[in-house]
Amino acid sequence: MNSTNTQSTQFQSTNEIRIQFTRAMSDMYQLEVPLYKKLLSLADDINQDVVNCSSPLTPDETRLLSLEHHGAIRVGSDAELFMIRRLFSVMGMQPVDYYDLSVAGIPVHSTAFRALNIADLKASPFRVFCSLLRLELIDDEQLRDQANEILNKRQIFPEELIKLIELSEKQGGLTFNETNTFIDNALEVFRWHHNSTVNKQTYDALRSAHGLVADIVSFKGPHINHLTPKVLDIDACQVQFEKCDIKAKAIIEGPPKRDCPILLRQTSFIAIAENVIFSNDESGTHTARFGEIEERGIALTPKGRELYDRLLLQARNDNTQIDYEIRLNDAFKDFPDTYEEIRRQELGYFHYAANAKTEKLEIQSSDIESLIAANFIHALPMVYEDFLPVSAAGIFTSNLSFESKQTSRLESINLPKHKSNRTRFEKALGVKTKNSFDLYEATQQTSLRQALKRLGFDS
Ligand code: OOG
Ligand code: NI
Repeated sequence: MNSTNTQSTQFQSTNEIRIQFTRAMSDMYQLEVPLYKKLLSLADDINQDVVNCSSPLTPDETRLLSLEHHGAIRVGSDAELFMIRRLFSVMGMQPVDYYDLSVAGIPVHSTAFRALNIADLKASPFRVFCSLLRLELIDDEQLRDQANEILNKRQIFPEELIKLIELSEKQGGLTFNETNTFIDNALEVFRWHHNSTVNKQTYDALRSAHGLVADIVSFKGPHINHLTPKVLDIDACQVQFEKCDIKAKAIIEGPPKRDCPILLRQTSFIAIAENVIFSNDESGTHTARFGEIEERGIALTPKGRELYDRLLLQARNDNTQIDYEIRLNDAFKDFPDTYEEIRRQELGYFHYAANAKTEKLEIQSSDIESLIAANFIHALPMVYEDFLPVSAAGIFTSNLSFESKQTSRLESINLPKHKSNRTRFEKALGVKTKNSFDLYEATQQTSLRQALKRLGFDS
């Protein structure tokens, strides 16, 4: 019998494929956007400074710091989203959460492709924010039809890539050689094309509907629009941007600086203008691609997230005469800033682990709080692996130089019900999106069960 086992040992692991893809994308993007290369070296310097001032990193942590943590793409049609999902699945990435950006006046809805379990996230935390254009939000019927026609005609996936995706689905993985060909072809999907597929007049019309519409419709494919390394001190990076004359977003998105970082803080340099040649040979520029950095904190429970959302809203709506950073810091005084308190109030998720010294337990009870108090179990904050809609909206708007008129027009559109948007999105995707709270919760429960088991409490 030709056992599948023997065969599967020849396959690259999905983690290896994801790591290789991340490196290849990073190399390509550094060449395409030289300012991104500069951002990487700036982030690296700051990370080194932080590491030198605190405890050294483990080799694993060092390796992870050198890998990008996320990127973003935007696709134009249901069929493109469907194939993109299958493409990322080859790298062990599944769609997590549904983000409706139309509520912020941005005509897309999105998901994030990422690894699901803790071991895979540790091997490579790379995630991709993927948005699908919502053409129905374009008012002008003629323009909408034209955009639809352009999108339906394009084929963003090389033949060979589709074959390899199908092969991987069929045989359950890709060999070393197949992986290399897969990566080469996948890169082609996300490459920048300075030749636009539309003429200047069409580009201008698409652009006047919305900057995003022009970005998605006018090119051969969904060029990677940014990559994001992790930084250990985002405030220092933001200062460094200014010192190096790099034009950055006005504010850092997300929560304020805290002793116990929560969720995700992000900022970026503002999208650069790239030369474009339109199909009628006219030249111009397109401004959409940028570089971003992120600092990550603990994943919050629904209760913690509710508190976060409320405090963020409070900071945004507070007296706008006062500096945003001050308002943000003020509002977040109401969010506990010790892990113990965050855990006690069930605001965040934790990994539980049995402590090494577990000889004979004097404690008979498997009560978690007693085990923690007696130092038999410790709780470590679980890192947030997803995105934040308000932050994402801020990043979109900072980098597409919208005219406010357009934004407000979209906001005034009578949008279909939230639920039906998600249903439509998932139908295009071909699967349901996973719920990130469920994933964090399951990881926490598993760690707790394992910790108890190590201490001899079996069920
Ligand atoms: C995606 C913006 C969202 C983030 O980090 O929140 C994002 C885009 O600009 O396409 O990447
Ligand atoms: Ni991003």
